[in-house]
Amino acid sequence: MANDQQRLLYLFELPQEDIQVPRGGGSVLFKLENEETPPSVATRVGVSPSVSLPVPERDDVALQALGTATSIPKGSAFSFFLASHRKAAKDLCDFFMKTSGAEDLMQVAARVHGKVNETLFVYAISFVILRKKELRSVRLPTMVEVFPSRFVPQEALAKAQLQINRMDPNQTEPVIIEHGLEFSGTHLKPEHRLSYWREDYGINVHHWHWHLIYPPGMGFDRDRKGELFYYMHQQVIARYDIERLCLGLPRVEKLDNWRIPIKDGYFPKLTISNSGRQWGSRQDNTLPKDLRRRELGEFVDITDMEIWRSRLLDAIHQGFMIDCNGDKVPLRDDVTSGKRGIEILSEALEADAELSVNFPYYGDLHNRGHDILAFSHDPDNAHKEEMGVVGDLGTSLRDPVFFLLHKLVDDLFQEYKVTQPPYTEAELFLPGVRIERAGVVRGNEADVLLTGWNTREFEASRGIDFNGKPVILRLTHLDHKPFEYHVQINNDLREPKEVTVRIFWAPKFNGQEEEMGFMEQRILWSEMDKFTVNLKPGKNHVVRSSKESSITNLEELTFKDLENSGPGNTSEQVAFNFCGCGWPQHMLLPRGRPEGMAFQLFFMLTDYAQDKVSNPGGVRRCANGVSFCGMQDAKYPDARPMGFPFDRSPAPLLQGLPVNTTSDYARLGNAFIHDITIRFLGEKLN
Ligand code: CUO
Repeated sequence: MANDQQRLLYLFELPQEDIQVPRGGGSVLFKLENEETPPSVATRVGVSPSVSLPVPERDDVALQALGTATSIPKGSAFSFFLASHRKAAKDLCDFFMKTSGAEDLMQVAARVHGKVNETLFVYAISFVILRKKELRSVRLPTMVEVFPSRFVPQEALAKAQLQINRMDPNQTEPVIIEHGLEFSGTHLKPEHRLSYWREDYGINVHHWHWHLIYPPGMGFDRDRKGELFYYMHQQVIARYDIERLCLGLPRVEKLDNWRIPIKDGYFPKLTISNSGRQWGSRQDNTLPKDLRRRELGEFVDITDMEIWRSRLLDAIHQGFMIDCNGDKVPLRDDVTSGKRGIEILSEALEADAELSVNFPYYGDLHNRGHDILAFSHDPDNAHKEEMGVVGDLGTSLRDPVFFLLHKLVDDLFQEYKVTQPPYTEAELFLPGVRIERAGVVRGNEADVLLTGWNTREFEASRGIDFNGKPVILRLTHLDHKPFEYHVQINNDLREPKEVTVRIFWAPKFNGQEEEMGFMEQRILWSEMDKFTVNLKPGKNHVVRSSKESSITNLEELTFKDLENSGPGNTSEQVAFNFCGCGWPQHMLLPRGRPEGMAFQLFFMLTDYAQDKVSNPGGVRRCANGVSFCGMQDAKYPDARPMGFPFDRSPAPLLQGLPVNTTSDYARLGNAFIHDITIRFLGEKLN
């Protein structure tokens, strides 16, 4: 008898194939009542399914019931940034949400499989599994195995197929596809030196998963959804800029002018959702144009983008937005009740048409920005070309233009943030506790961290049918040696004190090798960890592993991990990966430089009594990646504005002295700054 995980897991396998093609290496079979077995299955040899998933006829699964979900052609791209595709997703998610329990969802989804676009199908079942309370025990398999074609070039997949066609039919050894380091371009273009970072599987999966949890226009509002849109993307830009500094490249420039060509092109060499169809490519120096994709119902003028940006800037500088009734909605972050200004601004900027204070007026700057860029190579469908990767949640970080667009978005958020009053000394200071020493330790060595390359294997044959033969993807990625934070704290109070420990880091020097002032360094500070400690009176030595970071997800869950995680057999890794959201652990550190690169660690203790957020007991907790992903069915667990204390301009004076650099914050006993070095070894780590 199948359990809930098994019932739903195999809906993710082979998204492009008929649902009756055996899954799980031939061990699992969906059997659709009153449906012919497809010829490709009937002729398959050596298949002996041990798990049968019978699917009765369902009168409730009729094409009319799916609304616009069937409007996106199969095999083509699905973009959550397009309004028509969001509507299709909403229709399908609403339809799946009506099911009750894993068996019901499995039957309905198996009947819908093959009737709708593959990426949309995977999106919708993922969305529903994450939202239904009765499916809390079910985890999602990694997108790397569901859609391998989004991670490795078509050429490599075709080679593997060829190898299988020529191989002895009795051979059971898997075919291995190696990918990485070369990635999608040569170093003739400086931007390609960052390919290992932009094309990393983990950060792209994270981005897909994040938007799955916080979608706009899906008829629901999550606690601080808009603020998290700002913060998570701001942190991605900070990390990208840091990686650029490691390589001696300048910080990314915002897409300031839509009327001049985009310098860098992008040629993804990938195909869409295992369908064999190519993503669109953008030549160097492509001029963005008005979008006229009639077949998608998408029409956006460059002028619209300029007007929306200008209205958002007016709102930021005036300190209020105008709602649909013409009333003023103040934008302030220091509110005692209601939404913070950053939340209101973000919902209007992303935009969420349902949550924006005035969608017709403030428009849809960010989503439409993705659309214009994704179709810049064929804005009117004259060439019948598919969108570029920047139009898809699971591939958009690959294209350098993503960062130009998101730098523009972040620039607006920062423009707002600097209008907010700086934190006062009272807000920054925590009397009675003092950090005496703090740093990092790796093995026996203090304050020197090491990075290099590593590999991770996935089963490509879960997503693509290679005649039922196993094919492994071996992906190369950046990685680091694990380490620990050590913090020595004196609690001078006579009683225990619960504190939040906030850890950030940033490069010490800018591109000119000069030490950075507070404002220059401010938006580079990357959150590394945030956790609560109960300090006993007197001396405390806090040790925290890098693997426990508040931003990371431990590891991607593979089909095999999930097959081995039956009831009573839940591995620690599976239990921990509740939501699968989070920055990849292997990308926690920037690569640094071969000769070592100077970074600063910033520690701050704040009063947990003021930070804590009351959450109902027994909630579904996503312990991993909580700072970037929040917690499922619960409020965001930190009452302070996200990014505190670096989200605002510095306090002009602390303890009567001016603040010029972040080190000046360390005058407060509850803060500490410390220099460390990151060395890139350039070799495979053990
Ligand atoms: Cu995540 Cu634009 O929001 O890609």
